[in-house]
Amino acid sequence: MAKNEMDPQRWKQEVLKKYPSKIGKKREKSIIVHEGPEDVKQIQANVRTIPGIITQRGCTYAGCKGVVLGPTRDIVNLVHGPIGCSFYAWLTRRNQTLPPTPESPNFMNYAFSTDMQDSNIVFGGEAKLKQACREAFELFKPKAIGIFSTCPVGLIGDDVHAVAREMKEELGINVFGFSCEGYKGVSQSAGHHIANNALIKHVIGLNDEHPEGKFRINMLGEYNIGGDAFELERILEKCGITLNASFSGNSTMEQFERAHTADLNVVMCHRSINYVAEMMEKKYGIPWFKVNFIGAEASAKSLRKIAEYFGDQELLDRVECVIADEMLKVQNAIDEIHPRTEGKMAMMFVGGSRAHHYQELFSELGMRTLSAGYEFGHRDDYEGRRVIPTIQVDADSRNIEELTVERDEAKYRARKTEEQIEALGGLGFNDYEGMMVDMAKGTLVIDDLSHYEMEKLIEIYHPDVFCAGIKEKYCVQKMGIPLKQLHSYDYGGPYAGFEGAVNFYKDIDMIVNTSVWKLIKAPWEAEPVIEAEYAA
Ligand code: CFM
Repeated sequence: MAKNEMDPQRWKQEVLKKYPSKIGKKREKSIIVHEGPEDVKQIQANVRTIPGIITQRGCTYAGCKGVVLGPTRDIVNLVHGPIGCSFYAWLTRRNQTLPPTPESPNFMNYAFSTDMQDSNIVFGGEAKLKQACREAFELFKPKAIGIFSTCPVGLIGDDVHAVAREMKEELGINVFGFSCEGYKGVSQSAGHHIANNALIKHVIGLNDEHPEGKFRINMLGEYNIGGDAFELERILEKCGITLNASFSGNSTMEQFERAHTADLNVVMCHRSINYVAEMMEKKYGIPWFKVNFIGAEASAKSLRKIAEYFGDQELLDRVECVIADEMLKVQNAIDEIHPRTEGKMAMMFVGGSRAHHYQELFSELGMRTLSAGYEFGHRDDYEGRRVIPTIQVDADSRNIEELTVERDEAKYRARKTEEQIEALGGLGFNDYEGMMVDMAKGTLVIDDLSHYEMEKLIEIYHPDVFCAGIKEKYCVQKMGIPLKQLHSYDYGGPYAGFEGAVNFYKDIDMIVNTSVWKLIKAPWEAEPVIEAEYAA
């Protein structure tokens, strides 16, 4: 702990004191003073945000339509709902995509919506939904249409699944629906689960044709924010590893359909896609393990893991060559930038995976992460998957369908013998150790950070950079602290892989070493302010 830095335990008490006592008691369980990797404490996560608290979270529809299916270019993602739900889902995550030819289908730039009106809410919207499917088919001739339910759809009881079945029959293409109404879960996380279920039910396994390649993997939980997927495609290709399917950065329907043919599933973002990984293992026999391509060292480690899984000497050698080659650029950048970033402090509150992964990049810059947390991670994303059996299933989780899949005898293929899997146990099959094990003693781990807690972190600790999203950005910057968006990358990136790491070092160097933020004086710093307190 640096001099004059408030003890995190005291910070926690001060913050909790300000809440009404019932709320304080609830928040207490979501704020952990971390005792270090050997003593990972239980954290409260994936529970409802307390009404009145300003949360960073989004809705279930956002997790389903925006996150998991959003980056796919050739499915018409049709939103059944008022136009606002589409407007705010339109290109906001900067999913990039690269169709093989200019003529290849690419609907990424469109926003498809049924544009529900008052009369649809009163008399039902199914007829309008059917009409929209026909219209989309007529205009775009897509291979598939996905229908996404927004809040009013669930409230008035439109049956999107029945419409999907009818339209599938009528149009002769794959049409599937998602009951991903915004209120379905406590956050976007429920939407991931719903999306995963529908992909397994309606898409994965439909086509056995696949690209040739000795080492064919699926990349799960990589969404091509800022072009990350392009960088990973570049690296994999250089190593001679074939990307069979991506869920879902720069992906196509065809990739989803053939995903069951891969030799291995690697999982980047555990939170959003672990369900598909597990179900594909049961149904088709594809083993999975966690990787992380955020951070140069982490990328190297992940490539080595993949090579080790295949156990092919040529591949192992080639991967080492690629790492050595790529690391030259990375090391040059670190040598130059590290002296300027060393010792600086970062905080990050993002989603359900990046608040963990990006700590790697910061530590490569010699920066420490004093506080981190997810918006909607579950306990396993913090504490590791071993706690899953002890997680209490509450009514909100029960709301989401838990699919049970059976082995598909026709398409199941054991990729490795049991002995081989055992021998490769060090790769950590079916495991994710979570964020906390990688954090230092004395750090603050906070789930579903409230706006008030965010202000207190900044006020007390003055981080050199605060990482979050667009909703936080300008509030934080008005407090004189730079904010780096880790959702959209502030229109920069890619940050994944080796070239991505170099991009990130450069951007963070600029951010933490500019003096502009220190020159800002907010009006309330110059003038007296009136403060009020609740009497109750
Ligand atoms: Fe996974 Fe994501 Fe994330 Fe996520 Fe997201 Fe995202 Fe995120 Mo924004 S799937 S959990 S729901 S890595 S959109 S690409 S950046 S909150 S940390």
